[in-house]
Amino acid sequence: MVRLLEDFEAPYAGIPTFLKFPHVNIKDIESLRNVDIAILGVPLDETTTHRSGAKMGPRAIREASTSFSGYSLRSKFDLNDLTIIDVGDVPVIPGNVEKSHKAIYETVKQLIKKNITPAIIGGDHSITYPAIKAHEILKEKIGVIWVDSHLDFDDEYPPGQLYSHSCSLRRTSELPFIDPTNIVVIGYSGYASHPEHEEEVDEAGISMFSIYDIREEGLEKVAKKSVEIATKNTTSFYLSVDIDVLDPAFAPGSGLHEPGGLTPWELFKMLAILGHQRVAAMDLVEVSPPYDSAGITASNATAIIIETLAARMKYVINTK
Ligand SMILES: [Mn+2]
Repeated sequence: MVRLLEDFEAPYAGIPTFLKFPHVNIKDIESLRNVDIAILGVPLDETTTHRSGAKMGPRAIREASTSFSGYSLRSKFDLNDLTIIDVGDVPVIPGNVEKSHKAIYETVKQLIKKNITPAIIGGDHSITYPAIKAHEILKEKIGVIWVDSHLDFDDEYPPGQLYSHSCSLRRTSELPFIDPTNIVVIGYSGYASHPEHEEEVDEAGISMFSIYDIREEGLEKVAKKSVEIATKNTTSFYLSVDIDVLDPAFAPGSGLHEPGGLTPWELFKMLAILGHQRVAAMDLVEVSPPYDSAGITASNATAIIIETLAARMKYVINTK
């Protein structure tokens, strides 16, 4: 490939969209044709119950991404071979979770209607519920794979709060087009939980692979089983990745540390399977840049998004 000096831009120069893909205002997507993926930021952290800062996540991850080429050696797939746009951020309203969640719901719905795969950058984990709810326009059942060191299954946390990041999986499981038997949580480690949380998830019919299950059964086996669960009688699933599934050594900038988490290598290996052709949309949440060190968390977050999208698109193209 011949590269011309006049087309060169240093990684740290210019406007940092995700992987420097072109920015398109969400208002202008109507006229677009054949867009594969849209990067959408959700700078919202109003519902964090421990360490805040995830509203700075989208910007930090975009900036970190400028040092990446978009190629996944693992999947041997280059995201630059696709049509990917960065549609900027959801117009969130600071201090107003309800209106912000409504804005997430509407924006994601717009992308789904255009048949564009949303790749969403949070934000705290509360943003996943409205993003999944937007899939109701598909008018079919979808599965959910929730990669997280927490279960996010509180009914109300804090008391009276139904839509915080601690309740997002519970609210998701209540959606009429989601059968809890198509939901699977991967990476749960339990230090912030109580035994009744596990019982509640189990009683709801949701599958769970704890950090111990992953290490005992093996990464690939758990990932394959998870895809089977999420796709049983569904045509697609939503993949949500909470950065705190990584050990704090690899993700110091997260909303709540859980010691003993996955290494990036372990997670990427799983994502090569979880980034299945049936992924309807993905998100990466809970990166808190003020607590990050040397941009480690934002870099790992970027790699998570690249590995997932590269694996999925490789599947899609190979099965066309
Ligand atoms: Mn979470």
